[in-house]
Amino acid sequence: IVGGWETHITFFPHQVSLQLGTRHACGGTILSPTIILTAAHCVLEYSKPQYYVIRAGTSEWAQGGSYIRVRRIIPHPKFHDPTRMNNDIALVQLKHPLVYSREIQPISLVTKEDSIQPKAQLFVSGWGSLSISQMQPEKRLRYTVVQQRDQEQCARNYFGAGTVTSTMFCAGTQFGGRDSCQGDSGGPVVTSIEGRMKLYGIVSWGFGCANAFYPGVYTKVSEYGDWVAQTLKELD
Ligand code: 4AZ
Repeated sequence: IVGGWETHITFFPHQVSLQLGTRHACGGTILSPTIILTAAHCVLEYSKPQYYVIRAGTSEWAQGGSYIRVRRIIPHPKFHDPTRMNNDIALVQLKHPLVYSREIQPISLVTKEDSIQPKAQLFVSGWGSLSISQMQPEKRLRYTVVQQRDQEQCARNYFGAGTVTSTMFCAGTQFGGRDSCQGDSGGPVVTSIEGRMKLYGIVSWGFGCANAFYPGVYTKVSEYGDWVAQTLKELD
């Protein structure tokens, strides 16, 4: 997270760290006691579930909370189709259920029926780096506040550097300075809808971090309600 603040997991109890071995790799979001939502690009290099664990319920990715192995990974079947980062979404099934507490809570997805004000505050959180040149994740959870950017403008700016499709949205600030960054991928973007926090996006990609011309690009979760529901139904 660039241009943000340290926070406590009780403010983002839906946030988890997805780890490869004992290394923080990506963020993720709790949907139910055994289901985590993340980005497909986070789980595609090593799609073997036995390599992955999640840590939930702690502000520090390396310690505390609940440490749980992964049973199954289901990347969206059309990840990369028709553009490199399209459909960047995956479901992760855990071997053992999470126990809900003040530090561990699920969040519901924004649906197509929910209306988001164009200027709504979007909260993005994670252990990702403070700048593009930082290689290590942060020890403690951070968050920042961004706004959705104009879709056409964002797509034009990214022309030649990546394709912004209709199942993605861009978010940042007018002059840059606040953004998700490396290590935040797969993690949540939440917003308040009628007084309740819901998951609006998944940290997906961008050119650098916190550049006004190149805002962060996020998977638009409301486009995947049917895929999530169908996949969860097939899991049990
Ligand atoms: C990354 O490399 C990454 N500024 C994540 C988010 C953004 C850029 C890169 C958005 O994981």
